[in-house]
Amino acid sequence: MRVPWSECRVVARPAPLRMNACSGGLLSLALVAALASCAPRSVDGSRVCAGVTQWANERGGMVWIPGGDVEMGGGAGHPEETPAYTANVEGFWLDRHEVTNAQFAAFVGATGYVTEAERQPAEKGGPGSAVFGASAWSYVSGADWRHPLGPGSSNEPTHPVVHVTYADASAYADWAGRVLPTEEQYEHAARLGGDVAVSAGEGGAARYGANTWQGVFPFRNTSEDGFLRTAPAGCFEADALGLHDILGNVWEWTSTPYYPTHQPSAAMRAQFPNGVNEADPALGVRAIKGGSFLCAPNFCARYTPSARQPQEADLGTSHIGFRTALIAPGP
Ligand SMILES: [Ca+2]
Repeated sequence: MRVPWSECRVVARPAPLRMNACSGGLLSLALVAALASCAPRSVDGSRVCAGVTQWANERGGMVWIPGGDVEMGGGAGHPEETPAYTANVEGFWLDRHEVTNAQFAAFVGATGYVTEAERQPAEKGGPGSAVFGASAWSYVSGADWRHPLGPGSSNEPTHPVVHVTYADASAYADWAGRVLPTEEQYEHAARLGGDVAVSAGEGGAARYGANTWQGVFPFRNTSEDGFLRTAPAGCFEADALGLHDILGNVWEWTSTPYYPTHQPSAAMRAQFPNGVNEADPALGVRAIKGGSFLCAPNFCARYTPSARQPQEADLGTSHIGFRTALIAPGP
């Protein structure tokens, strides 16, 4: 069964198998296993790969984001980023990097929380999640945050947690005494930090400030930036605010309901208060931000501050994670 897919992200739950719009090929588990070996390595010398920061107190590992006006949207002709508008964002704290598997494991260990991927009902495919394999998406039974590529795979403690749904990310944030950032907060922070995804380096060579896809998506990833899939949190150079991976690596959940324009009608908001999800209006769709390791220049190119995509609230994937925010006085 083919399902509607849009660029960069999974938007709907196919049954019984997830397919990718651009290839439709079935996922080879053997090939997935081969892709699991993605050792960190330095390519352009710009990355420190110093590991993740600690968060021993409520503001540990967080960066203060000064308040101010932010110009929302307006990116590169993408209709979902229009019309541009100005928002005012109060200062807030934001995680320096994406929540890692080690951090999520601490949450699970303390609370016994079971993620939605681990308890998906049969009518939604059963326990599992969406995995991007060789060149296509598929729903892999048994894929979850501990097994990002499916049964037999294991996660890396320093990598961002993936296969978490909106409820999972919200539960973690609540446990940590935080919240998920809004779309406006996220875009404000990303713009203040500078557009660091790809820039010109010495001799005109590309300099990668974020984990994206090099080569022709979805068939050939040259991994010129050093990473075929996720990279350890904090591995790429921090932006001007001290944030890592605010662009690239994994898309990140926000708390903002998604509409296909920045200016939805009152009727649309009333009909879909949790974002436009015609299949399940009550469940809704949230905006995800930042782009991921799957964003390539030829296809998605959403590794920009204004980039936004919808994501079904109860579906995690292998390229969506999150970070938390804290609404508290500044330093
Ligand atoms: Ca990459």
